[in-house]
Amino acid sequence: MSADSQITLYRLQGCPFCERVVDRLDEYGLEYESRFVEPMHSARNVVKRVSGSRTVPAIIDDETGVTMSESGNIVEYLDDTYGDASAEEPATSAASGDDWWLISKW
Ligand SMILES: N[C@@H](CCC(=O)N[C@@H](CS)C(=O)NCC(=O)O)C(=O)O
Repeated sequence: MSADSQITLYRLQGCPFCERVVDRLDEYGLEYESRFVEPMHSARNVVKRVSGSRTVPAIIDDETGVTMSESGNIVEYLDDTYGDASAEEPATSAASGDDWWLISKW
């Protein structure tokens, strides 16, 4: 986890959904910066500002310009972008199809 990490993960201590994303990031050996949010939902303005929701996990991937919430969608995104299949399908095209899960992309 360095300051140069391309991925920022907004997470909460003890959150199983966040741990699911952490496991996948670790599995792919991706560097990421953890930003722990406030346990009190109403005090999570930081993540609300970036993702539009106070729910964690949420990620920002500076490499692809993707910002996303929902652990299942994040894991799917990481698989598509950094998993074995990503060699056949570049990140840009992986996000260009059914984008219902995408919060924002540059
Ligand atoms: N369906 C979401 C559930 C995430 C979730 O419930 N996160 C909790 C923390 S463990 C949270 O942020 N709850 C507040 C909220 O949902 O607004 C996911 O899979 O990411």
